[in-house]
Amino acid sequence: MLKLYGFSVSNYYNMVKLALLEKGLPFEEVAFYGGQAPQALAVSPRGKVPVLETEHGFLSETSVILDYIEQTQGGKALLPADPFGQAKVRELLKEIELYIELPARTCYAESFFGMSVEPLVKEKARADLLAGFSTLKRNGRFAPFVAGEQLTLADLMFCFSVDLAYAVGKKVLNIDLLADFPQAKALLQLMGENPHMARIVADKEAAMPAFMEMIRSGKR
Ligand SMILES: N[C@@H](CCC(=O)N[C@@H](CS)C(=O)NCC(=O)O)C(=O)O
Repeated sequence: MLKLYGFSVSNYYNMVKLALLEKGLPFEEVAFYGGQAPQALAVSPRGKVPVLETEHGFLSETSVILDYIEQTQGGKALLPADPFGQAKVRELLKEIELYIELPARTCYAESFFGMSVEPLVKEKARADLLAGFSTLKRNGRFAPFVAGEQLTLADLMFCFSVDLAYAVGKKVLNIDLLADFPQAKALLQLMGENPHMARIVADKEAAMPAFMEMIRSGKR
């Protein structure tokens, strides 16, 4: 059986978890926080979460894990059948990751964990996020899903990145990144109503106190 290593507060972990749940695949969750200790690096070469343990060994990097699951497992397809359609999904996923998730991440410490972030970092995050959201506005189809009528891998990256980026905008950067983006707002709401989301949110809430304690005690 596939084993998913990570923790329920991680947005990247939850992308893979939602893919597995959507596909109706059996999987086991293994608590793993990543980091630079030798034991962690033996599982994840960069010490990152999530990791998928397969019959062939460990796999890191969320988009790679999602592709591997798509290619090797049954269940509901999260990519269209045609190669161009698949490439468009991967393009959107990558754009959301590179130009929205990663710049927002530079401000997570202040937005979610009670720390402060340098003004210069915030300035860069603001410019990068404005460009990232403009890119998504131009390229997303929102019909109603990011890449069209079908729920795809791009929606997994979307729903677990855009919600956090929006919160960073509001809490740290004083901007409403969704103010003139009703399609994205509607999709966030739709994804929030996904039947598997209740479990993911409940698991995240249950894991949050222990995670905050790890941050407070400097273990992360
Ligand atoms: N590029 C990685 C990024 C994953 C990532 O940043 N995960 C965070 C948790 S959400 C993490 O592992 N943080 C621990 C660390 O960086 O030490 C992926 O696609 O999986």
